[in-house]
Amino acid sequence: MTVYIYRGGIPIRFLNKYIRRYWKLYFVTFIFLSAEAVCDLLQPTIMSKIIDQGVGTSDINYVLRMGGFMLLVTGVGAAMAVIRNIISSIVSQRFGRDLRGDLYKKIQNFSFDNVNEFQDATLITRLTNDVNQVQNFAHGMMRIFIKAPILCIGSLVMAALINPSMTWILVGVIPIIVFLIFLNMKISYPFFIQMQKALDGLNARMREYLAGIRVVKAFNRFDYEVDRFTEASKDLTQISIKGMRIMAVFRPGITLVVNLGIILVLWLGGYKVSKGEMQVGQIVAFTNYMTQILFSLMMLSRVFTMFIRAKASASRIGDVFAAENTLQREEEKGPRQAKEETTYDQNIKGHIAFRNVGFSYGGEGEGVLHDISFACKPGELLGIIGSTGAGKSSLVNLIPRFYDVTEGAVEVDHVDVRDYNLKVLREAIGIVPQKSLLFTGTIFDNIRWGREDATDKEVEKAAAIAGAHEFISTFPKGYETQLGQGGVNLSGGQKQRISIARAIIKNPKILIMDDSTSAVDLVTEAKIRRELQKYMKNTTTILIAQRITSVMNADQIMVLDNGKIAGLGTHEELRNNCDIYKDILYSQLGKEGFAHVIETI
Ligand code: TTP
Ligand code: MG
Repeated sequence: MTVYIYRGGIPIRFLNKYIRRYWKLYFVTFIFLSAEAVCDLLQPTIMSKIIDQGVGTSDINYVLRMGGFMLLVTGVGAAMAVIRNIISSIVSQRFGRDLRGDLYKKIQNFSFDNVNEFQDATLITRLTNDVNQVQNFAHGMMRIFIKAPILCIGSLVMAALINPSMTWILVGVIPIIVFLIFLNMKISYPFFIQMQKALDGLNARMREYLAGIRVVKAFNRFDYEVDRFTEASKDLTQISIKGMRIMAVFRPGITLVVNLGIILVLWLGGYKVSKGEMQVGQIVAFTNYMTQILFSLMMLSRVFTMFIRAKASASRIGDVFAAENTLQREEEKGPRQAKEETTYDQNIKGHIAFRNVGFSYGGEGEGVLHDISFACKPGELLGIIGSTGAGKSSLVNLIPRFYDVTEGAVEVDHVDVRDYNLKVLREAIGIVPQKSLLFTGTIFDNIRWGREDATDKEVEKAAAIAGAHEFISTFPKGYETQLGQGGVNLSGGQKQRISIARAIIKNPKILIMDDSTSAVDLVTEAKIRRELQKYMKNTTTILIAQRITSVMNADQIMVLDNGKIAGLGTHEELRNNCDIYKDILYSQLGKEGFAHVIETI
């Protein structure tokens, strides 16, 4: 499979856009942060003055005056923090919203190959958890980023102003702390990446389990599923514990170094006080500055941890942004006929031709289709029949360009599908996929999903052609019946008929029905077929079926075997010339001897 993922480097250039959008507000928070930091820096000095000049000399007026000033400084600092918090929350939430939205849009544009490459579960983690990590970092930056360095350097300066002779203790301690933080970062980075991967694994397990919960119940495979889940969960736990263990060593290590420094200050300070070179208040202020330095470095290390996680997450998000849509790439080459402005009605008539088409998933391996050539005139009905895995679905998926051919060409109205504007091409095609997929909402919404501006009457008409109107009418709420996720509250055949209605309401020029009536009884199927023939006369229809009775009346029938055309012609022709067709016919007519009767209902 071709790899679209940017494996080297960190594709986090996508962040520039948001930086451009929000830098002004960021800047405002930085101003507030700086003011906050100055307020914090003033406090120990004021305190030392209160102790040495107020308490030391029993000057109660001085204590009150300076106490009031200290209160004011604290108050201003708090006010700044509140405003800054409000701004930073708003900015980070908006940033998260924008990023999620853009990512979602990008995924919407993915080709099937792209989706296969990433898989749903990792896309979900990237959309939620990874975006959160980046958002947390953005928020953290606004809370800490400027404040920590100002606090750190400011404390150093203020401490030096109080007593230059003891500043060397700080100068000695800080590099050790910085080194420890750096080491911590370096060691824990790989763990955070692994943690994110383990989370992916867990999500994938959960998703698969929830999607298949009915099968799991039916087969009583709880233990098996629980084991698989436990394993994924264990992976995440182990890797998280490893990551946390590193933190558990480094955090106390840093505190220890600072505390050693404080002991040194107290010890040396005590000595200096006894010699009359320093005052008690100055020592209090000095140790206070020291803890502020510790505090600011701890904050920095928190930002760095956040940065590490955010960087891992950002590069995973970047992978999604960097993934090239295989189909779009073709489009950029310059379409011969960009039919953006014109509507399909005037253009596409529904002629389909395959010219020596070869296809393999991801462009690798043996190939699923080999040398397929055929043509359908507008309004014709082509039936495709063949054993499972023969490549029927793969063949029809090439027409709306869900995938591109590896060899040859698929043409619609004598123009290579790769030369169409994708939107125009797909607008002309109605598809009933092999696996009916309905959305949460009413039946009405689901049918109208095929064409947004369809009226109530048109929805009913489409449902009637698809043989769905009857059963919908028996529901107490009719078309307003609410469907669960994936249409769980409908039977297989009911779902199929609603997806047929959804495809024909588009009034497409090309209709593809991939085994769409497999769950519908023979009588209803024959009825749907007749309705389709009546109302979709001008639509080229490709009908994939398992039952020969479904395709017997087609203008052409293709027998697909192992990715090759084993027979192409009318029922009469194939019955005489194609062995595989004969086999299928006899095996099915044996079982369904009444088939010809059904045809006449
Ligand atoms: P299909 O084209 O799905 O076969 P089919 O539609 O004829 O089968 P059925 O009647 O069961 O619906 O698959 C052909 C081959 O391609 C098969 O060997 C599986 C493979 N394949 C992939 O590798 N990736 C895919 O995404 C799909 C859909 C199929
Ligand atoms: Mg199929």
